[in-house]
Amino acid sequence: METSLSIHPDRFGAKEEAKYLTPGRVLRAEATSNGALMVCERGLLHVQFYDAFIVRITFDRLGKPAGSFSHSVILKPAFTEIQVEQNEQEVLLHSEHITVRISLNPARVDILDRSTGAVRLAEPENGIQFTARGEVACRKLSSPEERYYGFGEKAGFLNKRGERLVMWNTDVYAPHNQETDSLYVSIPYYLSVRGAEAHGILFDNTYKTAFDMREPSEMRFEAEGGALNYYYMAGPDTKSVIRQLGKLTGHAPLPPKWSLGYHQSRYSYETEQEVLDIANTFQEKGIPLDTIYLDIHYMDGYRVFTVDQERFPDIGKLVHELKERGIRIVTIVDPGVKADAEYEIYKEGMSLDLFCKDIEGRVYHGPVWPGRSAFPDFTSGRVRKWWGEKQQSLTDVGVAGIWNDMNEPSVFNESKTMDLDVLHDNDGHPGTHRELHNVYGLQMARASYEGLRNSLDGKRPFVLTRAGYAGIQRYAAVWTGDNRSFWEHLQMLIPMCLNLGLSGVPFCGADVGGFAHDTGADLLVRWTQAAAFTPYFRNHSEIKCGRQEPWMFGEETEKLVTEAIRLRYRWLPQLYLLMEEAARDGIPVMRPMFLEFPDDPEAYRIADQFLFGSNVVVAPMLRPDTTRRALYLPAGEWVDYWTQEWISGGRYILAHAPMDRIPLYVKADSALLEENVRMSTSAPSEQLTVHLYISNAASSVAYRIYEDDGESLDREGSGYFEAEGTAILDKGGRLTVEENVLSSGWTPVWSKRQLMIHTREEITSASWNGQEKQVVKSIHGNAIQYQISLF
Ligand code: MIG
Repeated sequence: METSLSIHPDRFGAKEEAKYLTPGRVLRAEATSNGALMVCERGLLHVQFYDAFIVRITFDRLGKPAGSFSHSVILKPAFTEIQVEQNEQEVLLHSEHITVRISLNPARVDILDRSTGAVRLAEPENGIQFTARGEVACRKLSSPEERYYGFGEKAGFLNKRGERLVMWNTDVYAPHNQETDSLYVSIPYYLSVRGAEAHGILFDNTYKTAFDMREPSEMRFEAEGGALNYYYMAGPDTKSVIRQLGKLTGHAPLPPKWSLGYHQSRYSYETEQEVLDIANTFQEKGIPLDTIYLDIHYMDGYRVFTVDQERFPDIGKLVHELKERGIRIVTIVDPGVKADAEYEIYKEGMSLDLFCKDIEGRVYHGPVWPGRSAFPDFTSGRVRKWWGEKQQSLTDVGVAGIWNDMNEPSVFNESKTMDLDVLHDNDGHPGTHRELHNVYGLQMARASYEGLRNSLDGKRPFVLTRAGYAGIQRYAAVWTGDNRSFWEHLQMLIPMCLNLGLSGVPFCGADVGGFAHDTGADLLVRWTQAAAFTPYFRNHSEIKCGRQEPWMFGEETEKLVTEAIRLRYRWLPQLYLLMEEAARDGIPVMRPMFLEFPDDPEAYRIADQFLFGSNVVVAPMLRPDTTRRALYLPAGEWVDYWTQEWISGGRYILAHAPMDRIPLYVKADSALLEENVRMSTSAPSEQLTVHLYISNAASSVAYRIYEDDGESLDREGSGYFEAEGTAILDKGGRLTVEENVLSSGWTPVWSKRQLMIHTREEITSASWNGQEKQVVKSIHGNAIQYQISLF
């Protein structure tokens, strides 16, 4: 614990200011095929358009163009038509949408709107800076009303204005809070929003970077080394920026459906019997469950890719038996390989030269779970291939997914990680750990993902990772690490997951119930309810705290937790639809209010509620012993999911949420998919319900359905089902629904389908694709709903 000694006056003497150098004048400018190269007095400034909205700007003090090798960016510059104008003072590069203006004396870069000429992003004097020691920085003008989001995985609130955030992948067991700066994942990216205008910056520099938003008039980003290398995404609105980021760093592939179910974990379920007991209890109690996790105790002395023969004498049988019962096993795999001359993986790693070494050629060893360990150099394709193939020892016994932990990498020493002068191969662009620390986890997740792709017979891999860098979504889901069973941490998961989603990582979640500290009955209930709407949904807790399976707090709590898990399964087709959208389009599942309501100034203030997709407001209960909360509904009408009451928005309302409810509101004239609750996604889905919330006669409601087999890698090959429908209610009470099948490559297994219409109007007759259908009216409290069976 720190004491007041930490702020002793003697510790705060005058600091030595780093002396910043600047590029100086532009001496010569040359047009290139997609931009321009500016030779400056001190270094080279390079502007490259990737398309008409995305431009890469680099400055390299060494006078050679910064290379295009990147861990995160997968987009290649497309031919982009650029018009170049030059006069004594400046060079102007116009794409169809934006203008990059380079002032020549001194060199400076501004970005303007092409059509209006309005400045979108300006640099102050000396915007580009570097030091003799190799640091680089970039300053941009800002204004107090500019809001900053993104930054990957950060604690604290949604808008990061006023903060300084450092990117350095760090294992933080201490409680995460507003002051916790670096966490496990580094995504040096931000989304800037001013009014309804947005742009993004991806600072693709893998060194320790920082973003400083403490000055009201300035945003500054800096790195300890490397080139100044960033991508400007022009938006002009928030969704466009997210799509542009998705083009640059890739999308999260559609995961296996089972990974969207409920997961139960514990550090650790230590024996075969304990795992079986957990599975049995879930099934006896009728609580849906898709996955159980094996944390570090399943291994033999924490040696990766081994199994403890005493605790798990027949893991293959266990996994197989559970699979038959619809439950999958995910195993943890850490990067550290135990130094043990009689251990196969270590021997291979040493003889094949796969571990990280220092410049003198000595393998780096550091202490982690297994004791003294070596660390594979995942930045090398050769090492990733080897490690990838090792997954087979787990997939051969039926393990369905891999959980990569400790891959910051975390080392039990003072610096918490590997020595900074350890070398990495970096696929032929060698560098030190100081340069490549932040991508170690990304490359480990990639090795796991690619290995699983090869060993799962065409099934979709599932990798869960703790550490990552921009682009991590291509390989893995991210959970937010060692949170605690605090109400504050339940609150914090909303902004954390929202900012991860805005940073390109839709598949994320936090340990349900909290990892460290003891959870309580109410906290577990409220947490499970909230997490039912986070894409990744796992209850996990640590070795020294109380257990927190759904039944640990008595019958009443068990019932409530079970109901929350059942709600998740009921909404699974809706979640799957949204995950499919994220995989295709990059727009996250959990969305901050402003993403869908950019013209509503109130929407930008909200960090304690979110949208599930475009049309459902989720307002979790975030305090102990509380059954009411304020929440904001944007303009328009909304329907209370539980009472089916119609509510007009554009205002704050006070929701009533007894312990069995999480406040949920569906936007009028939108749709929601539900299915029957299953014990796991392995059981067939029997009935699909399309809920239509119709505000008025004459309004129309569109819906979309997406389904596939939930596990095949190649959706195109194995096929999928996609349909779009429109429902129109006319003044005479007749409902006409037309549904178009866009893809019938796969035949859904539902034996029943129905429409459920929620409206205040009277419905007297209905047709579906021209067939007359029977309408069954029922009354629920004050609400009336109409059920229409399609088949
Ligand atoms: O804390 O493997 O964040 O989920 O249970 C030490 C044991 C290492 C940290 C992970 C946590 C996991 C635990 N690990």
